[in-house]
Amino acid sequence: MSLMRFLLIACFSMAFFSSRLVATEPGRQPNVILFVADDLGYGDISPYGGWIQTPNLERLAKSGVQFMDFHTSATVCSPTRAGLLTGLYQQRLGIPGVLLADPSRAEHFGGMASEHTTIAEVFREHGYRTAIFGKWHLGYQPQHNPTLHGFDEFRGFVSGNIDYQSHIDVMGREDWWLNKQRKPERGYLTDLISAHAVQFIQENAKRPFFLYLPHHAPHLPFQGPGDPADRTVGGKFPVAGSVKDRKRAYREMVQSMDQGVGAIMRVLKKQGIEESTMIWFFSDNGALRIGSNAPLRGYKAEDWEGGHRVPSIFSWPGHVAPRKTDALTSTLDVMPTVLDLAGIRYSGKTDGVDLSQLLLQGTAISKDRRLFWRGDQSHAWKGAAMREGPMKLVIEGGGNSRTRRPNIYLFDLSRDLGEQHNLAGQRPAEAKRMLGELSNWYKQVSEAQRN
Ligand SMILES: [Ca+2]
Repeated sequence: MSLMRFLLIACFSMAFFSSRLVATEPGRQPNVILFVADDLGYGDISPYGGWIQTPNLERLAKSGVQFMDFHTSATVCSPTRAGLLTGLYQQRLGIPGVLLADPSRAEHFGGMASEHTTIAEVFREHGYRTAIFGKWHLGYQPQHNPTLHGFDEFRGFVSGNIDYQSHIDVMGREDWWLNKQRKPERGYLTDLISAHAVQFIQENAKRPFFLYLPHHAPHLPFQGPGDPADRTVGGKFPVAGSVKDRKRAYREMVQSMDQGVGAIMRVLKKQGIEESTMIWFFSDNGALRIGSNAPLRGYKAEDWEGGHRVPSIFSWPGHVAPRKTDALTSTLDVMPTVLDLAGIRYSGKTDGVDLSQLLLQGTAISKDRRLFWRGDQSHAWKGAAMREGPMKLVIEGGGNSRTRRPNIYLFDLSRDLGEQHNLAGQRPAEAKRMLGELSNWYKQVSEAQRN
């Protein structure tokens, strides 16, 4: 072999080898997409036997793990998002309740503080391209902007709810952003989120990415894709929208989101990255009365199961076998789980559980798992609750109006999923012990915030 021929072959082999390295990199660093629905209930979508046909979510559920006992760490928007993005109970972050759009309220000024590490920051440190398209709701001030908390790109809104057509918040302000600037964009909100997601995937298909898609649907105002805008800048408008048939609008809102899920599944396939991308879809709290939490009791902002047990579907084709799981799980688990599945060691504190072995092998999680909830006395959500195995303790918010003492309930969810039979009187020692644990937990997480 001539020297020239040898060099040519060597160069070709090296080029081939390095291109193989580039080509296999997404396999070693899988992409992560988190879909978060807003106020979507346990009984809303068809994979859970719900009333709205969502064929794409059905396909996702059939291809992956469907969680039947998955909970949000709060029963309202902001605190669940704070917990989700940090893997910490939101009380530790000083975000126990909703961050309000009204600047005359103290709750307007809180938000994600820089000392807390977000999941996006960890992915970005490990070479991921990161983006959020949709609802932030973790602070209105410049220092709370998502681009300062790990996201390379942000398109969306910072408040709790906007008009789906005009993108105006409840105070009558424009609320649609490109990174740190207000930048209006035309289009139906849900479709905009999906379109930006598809474009981002096309642009970043050859590198690892973390894509956070907090949808607005089906949170109020109730507006389907064909319904008109209600809100104008500085105007007066019905907060929940002017549509008469709200049930129809709600259904269309959920179905638009489902179509977006389908569009994203198609682009992943087209780009050949279906098996190197994990998708997790869940809601941020239970539905209002217009939706359905069936067969659960209660609604958003309540501590009954309907307030915090939500649909949750994880899919990673080729890695995770399809099945349903009854494991007691939480939005707090998302960060430790997806980081581990992406091969990233995270040494920061977490209140979540790494579910990677549950997803990959079906390994059971510890029976000692406990979950806690507590609202904020200044907000709509005032109660508290605790789960331990099948047992659920609920402290009704506000207490009994005559005695001012809280109403205490104990349920065995394995027999009484609808929380109808209070066992607190029959099993006072158990109720007392759980009450003590709930109180200790709260002391711990609220002290963490003060220090
Ligand atoms: Ca919500």
